[in-house]
Amino acid sequence: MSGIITRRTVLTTGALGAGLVLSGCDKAAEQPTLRKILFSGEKINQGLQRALSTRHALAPEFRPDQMSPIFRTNGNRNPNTPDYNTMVAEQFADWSLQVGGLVARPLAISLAQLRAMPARTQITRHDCVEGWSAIGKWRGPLLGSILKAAGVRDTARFVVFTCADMMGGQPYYESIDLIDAFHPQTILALALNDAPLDIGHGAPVRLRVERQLGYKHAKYVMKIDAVASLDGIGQGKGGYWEDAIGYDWYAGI
Ligand SMILES: Nc1nc2c(c(=O)[nH]1)N[C@H]1C(S)=C(S)[C@@H](COP(=O)(O)O)O[C@H]1N2
Ligand SMILES: [Mo]
Repeated sequence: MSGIITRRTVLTTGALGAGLVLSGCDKAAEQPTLRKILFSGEKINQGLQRALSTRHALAPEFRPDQMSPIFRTNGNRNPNTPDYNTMVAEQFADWSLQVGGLVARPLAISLAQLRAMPARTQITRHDCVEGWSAIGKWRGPLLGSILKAAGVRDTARFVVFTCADMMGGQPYYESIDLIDAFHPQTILALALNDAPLDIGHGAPVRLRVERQLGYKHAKYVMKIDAVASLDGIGQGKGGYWEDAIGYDWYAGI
């Protein structure tokens, strides 16, 4: 994004523009004076312009020869609940991804339907906060396409992922804002290194949100909800680790 941001630019960026202005972590955009500048059609200061465009920058992508020979697993490596074990035994034939919350059309998407969607392939580096990294090839549909199909309402600001595995008696959960949700590298990965996602890496589908640290990349995603606020979800900090031990909600790399 270069040049002058005008009211027109902000309005015509559509869903991304809405996320850009309304997203929770862009506190700057919520302040009345800055809001006025953003919507005034005048030149905005370069620092703010840079800060806003940074959120849309792409994460580095790598060559096949740079892929890690082994991509380790971390956190839960198998939800191992009766429900999940049944789904595995049935090869996820009855599984469906629930998409709901602040959407015009709640969806239940089967694995076959997800696999039939146009997919993006990306070789990226996963960085875990515990101090290890791995480069892997991920493939899956854009989260943004799914959200567009569901018709995210204007009042939504975040997307919450509810997972099949339990942590401290609750399903693992994570959330991202609409900027990251519609980022061109944010996918629901169905495959790692050209093989269907295995149980360790989040079968049947896991989030890849490449500008953020590992714990944001929810595995075993069962349900996606568009919400206006993170209040009342878990303990309100937007993710399992955020609630449990105070990890940052925005874990930008
Ligand atoms: N559902 C779920 N998602 C999760 C976790 C988890 O325990 N449960 N661990 C997170 C952490 S800390 C990391 S580093 C990555 C690890 O992904 P991997 O097992 O595919 O390497 O998954 C993240 N997503
Ligand atoms: Mo991690």
